[in-house]
Amino acid sequence: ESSSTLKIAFVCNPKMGGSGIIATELAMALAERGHHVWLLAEKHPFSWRQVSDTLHFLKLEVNDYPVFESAPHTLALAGGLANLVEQEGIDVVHAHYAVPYAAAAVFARQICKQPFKLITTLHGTDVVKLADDPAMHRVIDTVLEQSHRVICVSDDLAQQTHQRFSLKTYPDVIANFVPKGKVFNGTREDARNVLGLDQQACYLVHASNFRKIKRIPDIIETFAQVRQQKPCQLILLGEGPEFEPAQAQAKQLGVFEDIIWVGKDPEINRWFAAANVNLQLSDYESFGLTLIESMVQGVPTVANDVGGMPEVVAGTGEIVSVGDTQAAAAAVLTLMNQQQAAAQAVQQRCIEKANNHYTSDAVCLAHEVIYDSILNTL
Ligand code: GMT
Repeated sequence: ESSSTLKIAFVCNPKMGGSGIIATELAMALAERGHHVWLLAEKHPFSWRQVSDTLHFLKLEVNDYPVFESAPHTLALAGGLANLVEQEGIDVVHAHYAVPYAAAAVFARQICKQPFKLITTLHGTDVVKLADDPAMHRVIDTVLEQSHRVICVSDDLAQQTHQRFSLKTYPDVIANFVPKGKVFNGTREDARNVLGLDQQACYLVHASNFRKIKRIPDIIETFAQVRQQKPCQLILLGEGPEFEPAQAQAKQLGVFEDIIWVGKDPEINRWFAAANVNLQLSDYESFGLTLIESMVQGVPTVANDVGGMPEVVAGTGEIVSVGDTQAAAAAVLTLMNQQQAAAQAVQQRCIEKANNHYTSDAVCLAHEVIYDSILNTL
């Protein structure tokens, strides 16, 4: 068990997306455990809730002086962090993403009158996408070298990071988690009642920010193939650039009317609770937050063989190759057509794995151990 109460400052991307959600939920959960937590960002993150008196939001002011082509956001972050550390006596700065958040924290250390420890959590695209840019590679390499600890959200990301950068020590791995308050407490029947869905129907679900990396055309194509074999519907959660093209593709394939186009809904878990199978066919996912959001509701996922998805899904769903929509459709049909006993066994395995590995208590404790250990090291 961790002992002391700490003062921790979080910097993260406040836009809707996995890294911002995880950073914000972690900040809130740590504050609920008694730590004093500040979150510095240009706006309140999507999932922010004022859960405790020890949780503080600090608005980042970026001076948009017109002489510049773009506002100096990273420098504003660095200066804001240095002020915060000096004013509040922050022990640990926890940055989510190497660029620009941990990079800003590294510069904050140069200008701050008071020393602080820096933890950097990597969420994937900084390592596997940004690092292909030689200029960014240099920056990330330095940031990781200057961090007291580097945390990755999956074993796969830890390996990728180790291969691509010159780390002092191998990264720690701390998975994503589903906050207690987000879990839908009820059966599939309850969720369908709440949402006005058909109790007898079969539902697939997909949730994302509809970016190219999510391979939305494969989701629609897979669904169309499943639909040819079995009456079912697809629930689509989230919004983004690929949303409209998906509607056009669905019309072309004749499945538009079989899709429930939900868009943004903060209460995502009731949709997972109502579904039979979750689909996540991304080009890459360091972890894949939706895999555990569905898992905790007892719903298996069909996912691609990339990034952290195979280790997250292991024992609770099916893995297929990227772009193989036939295999994805076959895997969905296998899960949907299982006998009741087999389906219940999968449901049970999902709930057990989620409760054993992906809870806020487990994840907070793992962070407290790391915070304590760096604070007790010179
Ligand atoms: O990919 C997204 O939808 C958003 C992205 C982000 O930057 O917020 O999510 C990343 O971080 C999440 C939290 O650790 C992971 O669950 C996602 O897998 C990861 N996305 C990618 O690796 C593409």
